[in-house]
Amino acid sequence: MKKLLATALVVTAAATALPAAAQFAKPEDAIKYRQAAFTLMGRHFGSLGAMANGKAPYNAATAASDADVLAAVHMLPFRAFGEGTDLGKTDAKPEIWKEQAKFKQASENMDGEMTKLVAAAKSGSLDQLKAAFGPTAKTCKACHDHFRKD
Ligand code: ASC
Repeated sequence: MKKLLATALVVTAAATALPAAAQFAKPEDAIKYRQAAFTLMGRHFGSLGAMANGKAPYNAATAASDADVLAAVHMLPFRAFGEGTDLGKTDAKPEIWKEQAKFKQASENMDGEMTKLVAAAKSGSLDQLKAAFGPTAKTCKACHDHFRKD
């Protein structure tokens, strides 16, 4: 129970600490922030993918730990695409700012699948992890294909 409460507090703090892009002092800070979050996502999503695809041995504790990180960070990048953060050292395409509703929808699609993946990764079942990984990866790719320079 204590642990649950601590988790709830951490999640609440993460969700309220940075409500708007305007809170970044410089556009460059927002760009770094979202890139850092994507780096963590890639690392831990990649770890789950390796297990799901048989490239690494399945380890339930590692999967659960990857899931914790993903749960905390997977929506953070989307606070950091504010106005003026389209220029500079970024692979973000102008479409993000031109098609904001579509970009938001893409983030929500990922959120939905990621939420299922997090549950699957914590279930202790490799089969569940395998089933949830592909659909989540598709939502990553769909967004990258349209909104990221490669
Ligand atoms: C990853 C990673 C991505 C996605 C994407 C899915 O592991 O870093 O960006 O998966 O390649 O297609």
